Amino acid sequence: MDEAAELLAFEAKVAREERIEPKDWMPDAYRKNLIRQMSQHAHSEVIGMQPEGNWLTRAPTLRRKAILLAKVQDEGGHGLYLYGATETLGITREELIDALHEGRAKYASIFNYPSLTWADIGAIGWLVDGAAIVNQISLQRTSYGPYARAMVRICKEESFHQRQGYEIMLTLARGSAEQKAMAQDALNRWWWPSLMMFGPHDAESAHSAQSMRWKIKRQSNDELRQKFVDQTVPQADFIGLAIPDPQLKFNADRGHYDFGPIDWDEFQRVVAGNGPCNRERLANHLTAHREGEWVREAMAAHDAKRRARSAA
Ligand code: FAQ
Repeated sequence: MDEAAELLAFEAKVAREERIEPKDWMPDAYRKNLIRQMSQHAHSEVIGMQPEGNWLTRAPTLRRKAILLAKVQDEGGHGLYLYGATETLGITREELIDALHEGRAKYASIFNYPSLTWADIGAIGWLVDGAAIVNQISLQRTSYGPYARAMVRICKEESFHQRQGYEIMLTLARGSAEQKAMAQDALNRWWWPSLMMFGPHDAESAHSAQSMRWKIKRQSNDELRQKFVDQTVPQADFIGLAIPDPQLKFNADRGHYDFGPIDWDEFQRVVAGNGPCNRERLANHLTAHREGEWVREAMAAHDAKRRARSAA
């Protein structure tokens, strides 16, 4: 088949809702766009371990510590599935990590905000995992097979993460006046960055049109953001916390909550590397990567030895 025929066959397959698999022909732009989105997703999971890792040594009880430890490890695991799935597109993990370290690849802006109090751990689980899951449920139907399958497993774990965060917030909201104030303060700081996680408005989103055509994305940034707002507002009401948005109001005609404007200047600043913790996050990742060099070398040597033995 020539390239035009390959493209037609590929598009027909996508239209039939069949999955594209690693050995299938795919347009170069499809491959590149997936590598971009999936690797940035993987980087987000791994960098996302840092704000929560910050509280591992200060969790208020042994039970809370055990739960948080498991959650942070899950996020590392999500990064691994996603790096593995991205490698099926013909790029190595080393190349992906280099792109992160050299500032050529992004990660979710939200992880550049500090976790200042224990309530932030509740807010991250409730809001950040809550936003991630809305997006990822939609991605379970993405057209690229390995990405879709990784999402199924990740969603199951994220669902537990969201609940554990909400349970922390519920406990604090029903605690002393100081605990409730701490929960409210965390909600105030994490709300708007959570809305930014869904990316720019549809009209400003550079990749959306093509990604929707190829069913890489199944719902738009604004659709998913609205879904998140609609499901989160009643949860805040239930635990007696106030969403920090004076313009938030249920719109009976639309059947959705209207909400106030997002500060896109802040988003751009953070994405450009100038958020409160960007430098710290990347520096920590670089240090951990360098400190892990000997592990990678030892594993490569072990693998080479094993292969030489089985070839002999
Ligand atoms: N932060 O054209 P679009 C998690 C960039 S996982 C930074 O709309 P697209 C688990 C975008 O990359 C959270 N940059 O882009 C966890 C592009 O720049 P580029 C991560 C952003 O890809 C929880 C440019 O703006 N989830 O939280 C952001 O079509 C708790 C134009 O934007 C995923 O990655 C942002 N928020 O749509 C872990 C889900 N938004 O690449 C630990 C998969 C946009 O051209 C603790 N990804 N940009 O240089 C997606 O669904 C999509 O990539 C979107 C963006 C929706 C994020």
